[in-house]
Amino acid sequence: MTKQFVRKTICFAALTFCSSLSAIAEDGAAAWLRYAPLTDSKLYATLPTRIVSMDNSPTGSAAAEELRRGLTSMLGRNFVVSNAGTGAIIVLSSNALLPRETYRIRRGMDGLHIEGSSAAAELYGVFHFLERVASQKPIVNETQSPAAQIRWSDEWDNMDGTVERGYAGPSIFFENGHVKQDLTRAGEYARLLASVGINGCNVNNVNANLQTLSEQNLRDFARVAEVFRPWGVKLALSVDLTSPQVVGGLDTFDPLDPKVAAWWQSKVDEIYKLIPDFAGFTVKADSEGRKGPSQYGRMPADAANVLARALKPHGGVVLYRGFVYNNHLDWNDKKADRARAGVDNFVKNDGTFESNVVIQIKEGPIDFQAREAVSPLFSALKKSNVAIELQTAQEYTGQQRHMVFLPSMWKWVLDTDLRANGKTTPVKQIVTGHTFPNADGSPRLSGFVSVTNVGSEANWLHHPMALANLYGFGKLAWNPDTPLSQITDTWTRMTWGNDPLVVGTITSMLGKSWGVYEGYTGPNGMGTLTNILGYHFGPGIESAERNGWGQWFRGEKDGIGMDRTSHGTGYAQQYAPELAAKYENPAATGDDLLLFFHHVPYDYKLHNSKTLVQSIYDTHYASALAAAEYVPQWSALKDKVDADRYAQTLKLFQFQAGHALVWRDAINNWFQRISGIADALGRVGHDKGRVEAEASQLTGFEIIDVNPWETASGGKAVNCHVATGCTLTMTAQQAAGHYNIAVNYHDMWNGVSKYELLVDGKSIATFAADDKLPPAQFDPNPDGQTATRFTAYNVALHPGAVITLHAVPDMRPELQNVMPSAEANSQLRARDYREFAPVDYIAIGPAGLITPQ
Ligand code: GCV
Repeated sequence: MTKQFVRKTICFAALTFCSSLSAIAEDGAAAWLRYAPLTDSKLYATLPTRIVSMDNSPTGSAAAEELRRGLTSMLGRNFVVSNAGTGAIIVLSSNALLPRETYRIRRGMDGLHIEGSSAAAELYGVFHFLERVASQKPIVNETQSPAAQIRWSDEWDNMDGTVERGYAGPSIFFENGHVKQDLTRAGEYARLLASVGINGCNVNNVNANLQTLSEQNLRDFARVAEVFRPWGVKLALSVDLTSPQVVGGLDTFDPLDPKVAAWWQSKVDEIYKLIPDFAGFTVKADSEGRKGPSQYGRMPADAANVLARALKPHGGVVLYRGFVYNNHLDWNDKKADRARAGVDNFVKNDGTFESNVVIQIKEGPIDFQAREAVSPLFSALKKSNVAIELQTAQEYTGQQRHMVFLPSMWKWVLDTDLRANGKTTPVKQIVTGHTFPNADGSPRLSGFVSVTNVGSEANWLHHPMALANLYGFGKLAWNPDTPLSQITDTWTRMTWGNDPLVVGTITSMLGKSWGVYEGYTGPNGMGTLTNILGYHFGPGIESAERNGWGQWFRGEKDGIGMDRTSHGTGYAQQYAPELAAKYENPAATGDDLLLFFHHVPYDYKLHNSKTLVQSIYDTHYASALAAAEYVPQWSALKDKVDADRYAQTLKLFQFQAGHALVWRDAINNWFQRISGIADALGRVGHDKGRVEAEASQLTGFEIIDVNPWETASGGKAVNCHVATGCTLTMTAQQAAGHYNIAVNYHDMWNGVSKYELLVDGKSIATFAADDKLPPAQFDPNPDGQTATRFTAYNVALHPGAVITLHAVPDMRPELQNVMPSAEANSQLRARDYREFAPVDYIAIGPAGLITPQ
């Protein structure tokens, strides 16, 4: 019997969930809850098939049905749910003696018991049990409780249906200014969240629509709460502090005005009538153009407390964001430092917040860079509740087109010891409320928030591997000591199957992916050197400098890095003394955060005994190569995972391999120019096998300067404005043999330019620039966001072979002035987004090698 036949037979026998079989196409919507039939189910052979649920609440029923569905699908036996039964059974029940949100799994004489302190906890137990089965782990007696009370997902969805920093299509919650009629996906999302223990979801952007709290909107939000409810996920909302004025018609929103307090109280009472289990509010104020208490000379605590007092009688909380900073800093002021803002703005309020206010702090003091120091606010607030905000949406880390397993970064953050009070106080201890407990010794209200930004694309987050981040977030929020290897192993088995090659390959790829991405983007604590003024995706190095946003790295002739010591901005002193001393000293700081804290010369010697600049060159070559290697590593799994998800992932890895080169070259060339120090290995600026488009024989193409210069090879590209197309020709100098021919081009958001590659007049490949890469913000010209590559593999060449690229631009007039995406806070201006078939260069390298050229 072939494997295929065996799979089909099992599928037929189970008569259900056939679509989860690896031989059959999948769209990724099931995420890690595929419940694929197990090829080896011996471990569970004695599991009784009757499920008796003692809890008929919607959540209890959801738990029982989930168990039935999962076990039937995975084990190919028909599991049934009933209200009573004897003999061998699986019992689902609640046990009021268990601590809050706790579940217990135990084998009894009569079968298996999954008990929870509440229906939601029972559900967590069911998901955990199913996870054990899906990943072929033995069933053991165990009791599990979450580390913190707050485990939320925040979505930055706008009511017009767009998602700020969302990379997987339109909102699943909103369209055309309203909550969607069909909330099926929202319910499915809640199931996914519940499966990893997430208990709250804030569905609207922290840049909140000013009408969020209108009567009509609240009635609509109640429908969202309803689809969340069976999964134990509570609804939360972002609110704008001007609501008393904008929605309530008051003449002020001053938090200390009694009218304002009364308005909030009555609004909150109205919410709880509609949504009795409402979780609370998230507030972004005095930040990036949002109004806030500073308008009336009030403090964050004044604003947070007025909401908190209204919510308290109902059990709701306020998550007040620590992301308060001035985005009009003075670049010429060497003491100015955005990183200081959290501590400067909040510490003076410490001890004055109501008990249901939680300060929601981004993991770093800037903004979700590939690596930055851990925010000192975590240890500076000793009498306040805190939660850590992590970003599953890969805003600065490749936007779900690059694979980056973020739990590696999060774990590094959570394990960082902030030495509060001179003791061991890792971030995970602080954000679980244990470092600075309440007066009675109980842990503070605390927790974890993921900015997730799922979208309407079938697989939620666009890159199939990005789902590992949401899964990993849930696992770390439940227990920050969960080993990364356990997260990658279990997620991979559930998402892709238990085949040892699949598990080994994917876990190893995920495991190194953060380091790889950091290695070709933002080295040595410089931040992510992306275009910070636009889409935060491709390289745009100097966009961070000379403006008020404060994401500076101060790259000068003499050296590079922000001096945050007491000689500079003084930021290092915001940490507890032991850590401050470490960060004051470049050698002690460590190479990974060197430029975050220090301004050093380019030939500064690192711990790896290389100079800073040479280490940057080497790291970029090594990391871009590591990213390219994902392609053959993934290709080896071709017959071991379903065809659709295989192909989708392969395409993304191919993209990443090409874009990693764009990053590598941009950063290396920029460093070589600013430092004046050449790469000791002679690679930078001397790419073997590369022929610049502008140096080729051109018919119709026009040479353009690319801005910023480092985002195109040689700083130039060519554009075609001829409707019938343009031609670029070059002669191969290589010895006879087989080669890969790569074309680096730019694929703009709008338009579909078409390309044909020919050798000696014979067509060898065609491709179309039909991707939706983020557009340059103010300039429709090609840049680092849109740079991408096509590779034709294994092409026979001989010395003197004529290589021709024929390119036809997309001149469709209807593409003029089409906005690429309605980002809520974007300053995009409508421009001409026609696509003029831009080409940067052609690279010829040996076939069979994935070595990037
Ligand atoms: C929702 C960054 C992002 C913004 C985001 C902001 C925030 O600046 O680029 O899109 O706004 O953080 O976290 O509030």
